[in-house]
Amino acid sequence: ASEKAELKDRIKRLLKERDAVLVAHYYVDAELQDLAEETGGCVSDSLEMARFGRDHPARTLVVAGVRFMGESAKILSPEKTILMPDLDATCSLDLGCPADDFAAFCDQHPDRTVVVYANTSAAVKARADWMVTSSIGLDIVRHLHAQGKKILWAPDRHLGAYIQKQTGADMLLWQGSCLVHDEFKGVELDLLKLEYPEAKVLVHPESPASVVAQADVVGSTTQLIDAAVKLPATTFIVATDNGILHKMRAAAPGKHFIEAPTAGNSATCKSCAHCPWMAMNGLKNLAEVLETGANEVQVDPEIGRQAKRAIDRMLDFAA
Ligand code: CIZ
Ligand code: SF4
Repeated sequence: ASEKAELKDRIKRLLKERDAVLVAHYYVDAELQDLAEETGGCVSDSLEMARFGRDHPARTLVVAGVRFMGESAKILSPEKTILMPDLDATCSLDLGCPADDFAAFCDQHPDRTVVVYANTSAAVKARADWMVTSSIGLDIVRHLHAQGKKILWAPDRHLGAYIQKQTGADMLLWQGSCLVHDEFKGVELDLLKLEYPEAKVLVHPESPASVVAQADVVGSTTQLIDAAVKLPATTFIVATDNGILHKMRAAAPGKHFIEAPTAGNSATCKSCAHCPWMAMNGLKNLAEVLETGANEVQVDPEIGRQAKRAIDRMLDFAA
């Protein structure tokens, strides 16, 4: 058998031996997504990964994604062992919002309700009143705005500006961004649409306003996959991490997906729209952590309890 096939067999055996289940994000390698599905785990967005892990009976969760996703899994399932193929897989939004600076910012604005995006550390979530994901952020901010609340939003400035525009809420924005989505270019997208006038444009709201403005659908990863299935179109231009195309093609067979342009020329920049930290997850390091039990995600229990309040608020709101 090939080296890959051997690795996959080893991973399947180790998952069983460890009473472990694999949860993978839409942005990791296609072979990890397939393996998660084949072995009874799940492939989804960050929220669903944590919820699936919490509700699954396995004692160990293996999170193929980035650090904040491993932390969220630990926060929701403190009694479980959470392993990650590489603990250095982080996120530019998380990196750009250090907990100390964030706490100081909150202290300067005690009159504001603190709403943070899922892509943050446990310590930042612990300082927040609410955690939201991109699928529900709009509804929660609309709800808070209707109650007359002023909001402090962190860390993604594009997502914050989009929600602000849609809801009219008073939002003070932390100035973070995602290094993948921040690269999508409005002018080049406009030109690409001239080439494919029949295409529908699907955009994740971590993208700049000039890109969001051209979207037929703005939404979270799960919402964009749903749109690809449901919209009566055959060609789509997609502005989010290109790891998602694997799932889109499987969910909407026969449809045609084109990556939105990044650094000026979509033909010469095939993999600009792929997160370098998501790419740190592979079959090899996955097999290794299952073998050794290394790379366990730890969250300070008190910080975890506080962060959980902000997450549970969102889960209760969604229920
Ligand atoms: O950009 C990301 O990292 C996303 C969309 C995460 C998520 O919520 O699934
Ligand atoms: Fe963070 Fe962007 Fe990577 Fe998502 S794609 S993990 S937001 S850097």
